[in-house]
Amino acid sequence: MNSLSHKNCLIIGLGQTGLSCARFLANRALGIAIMDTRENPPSVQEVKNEYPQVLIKTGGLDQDWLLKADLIVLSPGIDPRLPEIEIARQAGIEIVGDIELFARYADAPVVAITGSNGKSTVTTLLALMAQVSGKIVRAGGNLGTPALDLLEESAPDFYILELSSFQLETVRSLNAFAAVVLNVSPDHMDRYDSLEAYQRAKQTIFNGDGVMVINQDDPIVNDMRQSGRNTIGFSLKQSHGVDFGLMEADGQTWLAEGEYPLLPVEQMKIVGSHNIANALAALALGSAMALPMSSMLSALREYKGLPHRCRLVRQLNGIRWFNDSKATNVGACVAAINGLAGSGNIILIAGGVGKDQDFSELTSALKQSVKAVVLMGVDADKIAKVIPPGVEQIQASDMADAVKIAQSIASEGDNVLLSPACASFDMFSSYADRGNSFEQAVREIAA
Ligand code: UMA
Ligand code: ADP
Repeated sequence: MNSLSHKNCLIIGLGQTGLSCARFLANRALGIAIMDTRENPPSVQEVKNEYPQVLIKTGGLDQDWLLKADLIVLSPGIDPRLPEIEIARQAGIEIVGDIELFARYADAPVVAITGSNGKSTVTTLLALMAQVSGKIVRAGGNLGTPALDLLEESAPDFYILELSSFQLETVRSLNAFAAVVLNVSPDHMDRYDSLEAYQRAKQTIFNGDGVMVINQDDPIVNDMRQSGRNTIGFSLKQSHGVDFGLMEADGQTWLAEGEYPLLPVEQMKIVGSHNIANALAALALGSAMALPMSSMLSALREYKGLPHRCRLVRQLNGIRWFNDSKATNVGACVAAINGLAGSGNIILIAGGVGKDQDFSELTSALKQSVKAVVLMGVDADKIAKVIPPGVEQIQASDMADAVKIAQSIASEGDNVLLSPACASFDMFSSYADRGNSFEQAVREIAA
């Protein structure tokens, strides 16, 4: 299976992925060099300490280095359309990413998860289902632990990988045992020429002959079906003829397998219709892995969700404060608004780096149950343009200010929701930093 025979490997990017690639390749005695366009990339010191012989160039891409490589390993944050990379590609140099290396070396079946939203939720939920079933699994990828770091121990029963469209761009050999595209809505439009290009990257996850898990409610995903492939469908809308869906029984809504009720939705700790879809996707993947249903359902009852995803931070004077900082695109923000709809007015805190998204999809969700939008960040103006008449809009200078403004206009029964629909890098180091800053400001509100 080990198919690397390259002598000169050039890693581009010295973040988490670059470091994991350096360790992986250096441990296999391959010659490596590393470049990063940043002056001070995050992992430079670790590599210098661990591998003093490795050549490192920072502050730009050197075309000569690129053309002397036998293999170029791109980090996901690097756009493969960069002219220097394009010249190397045209010179016939092989270009891969860490997931391609992982796919060539993986020694256990891989379950792969992508989608515009819900990846981390489904990945961690499925990992819990597998653990409760007594399986040894290793989960990572875009979620946090770089995929190659998962390979350094003895083989598990399954690898469970969260994969981003960036990571999928450079994959050819992945033949996932089971894979899902949870949904496709616009994201990272600063990186792709069109939604079709983004969607093509996501679709790569279905290469090979493994089980395809299909969201029947998403027309783009539904179109990815391939005849002759083993397919498991899930849907929130259809109750008949769908493998995993919903049904009504005893006055409650149940997760169902075909016509067979599995678990009342109310028994799950994660809330919102998007999380019901995530639960169905995890059940579908788990059934492909032959996990016992009783273990999967007990994991579903136990799973509390991840921080920064629609989490209730505080309830004070009848006002509920929710941190959904991980909503870095319009689709996620709409899902959070819809998830809270019907349980009081919403004051939305939104804004940040818009990644060239079209925000107009927000308008109808805002009309339904949002009474005010508190705006912040570089692309606040773009969101302001899609706020419908009748919904108040107020500009905030920073997170503490946004929380103060929200507090001043919230009344009993309202929900204050941080769900920015944007990336965080204009004001914070990450979505987690943004969410922590929100939670701190909320905790500081005097009771
Ligand atoms: N960068 C440069 N020059 C370089 C290399 C990178 O400017 O030469 C910039 C990139 O444009 C990006 C940042 O540095 O803004 C980080 O890029 P990277 O490729 O070094 O990132 P890593 O530290 O390796 O982290 C990556 C994923 N990051 C991205 O894809 C941007 C992490 O996902 C992932 O957890 C990690 O690999 C391990 O697999 C984060 C993410 O934001 C959570 N992902 C995006 C998302 O979820 O929307 C795709
Ligand atoms: P990802 O890893 O794809 O970013 P997460 O599970 O971390 O997904 O959730 C990110 C955000 O997307 C959350 O803030 C949540 O509100 C929203 N979300 C989660 N699942 C879905 C879904 N199935 N459809 C739409 N939005 C979702």
